Amino acid sequence: MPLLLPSLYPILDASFLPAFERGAYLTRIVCELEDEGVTLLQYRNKSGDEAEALTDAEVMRTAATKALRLIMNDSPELAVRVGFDGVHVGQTDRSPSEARAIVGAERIVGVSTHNRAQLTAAAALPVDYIAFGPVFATSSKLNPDPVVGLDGVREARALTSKPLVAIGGITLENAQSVLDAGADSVAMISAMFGPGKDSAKIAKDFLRNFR
Ligand code: 3NM
Repeated sequence: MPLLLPSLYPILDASFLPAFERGAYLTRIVCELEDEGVTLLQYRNKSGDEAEALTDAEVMRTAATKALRLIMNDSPELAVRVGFDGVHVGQTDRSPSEARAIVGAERIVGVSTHNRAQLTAAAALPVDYIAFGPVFATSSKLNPDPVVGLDGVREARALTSKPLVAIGGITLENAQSVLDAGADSVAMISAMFGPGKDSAKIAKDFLRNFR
């Protein structure tokens, strides 16, 4: 059965987590997002610190109920180890087929794509959703691919019937245009978790408008 993607797919980037009382913050944010109706949340840690990622992920798993599906960025092994509900791989991580073999048939596997060729290739792979971007300019990714724009999202929509996640520079303000262009879901990092952001309020406002 195809995965039914929620309209909002927050990605909690570890670089935005506080150094002080990190576990308490993580627990609070997971519970608040779940209370606001978020049902899919990715944890992303590009620091290379595996122990940190493991600790954070365990806190998240303990805080979340099964109503909130947790996705681990990059590492299918860690996803299985901490009991996450799925894994998201990029073009340079393990391949989606390898990830699927590690996490099994029941967990979610998603893949990042950035152009027509990657998207078309991903459409034939054992993935539950395809992410496409960056839609707009982003500062959350090192060396981002060229911006695909709303036209890129429209083209992507025409190229695959798999669930489509748009990513890159998406905010509460421009989300409507991205969903109108055919994305099933919008992923957000800095617009939700950046400095000074009230993540729970943004989730609430988003889901009020776009559920
Ligand atoms: N992947 P923000 S863009 C993690 O193009 C990521 O695949 C992208 O962060 C891609 O919402 C991106 O802060 C960063 O722009 C998204």
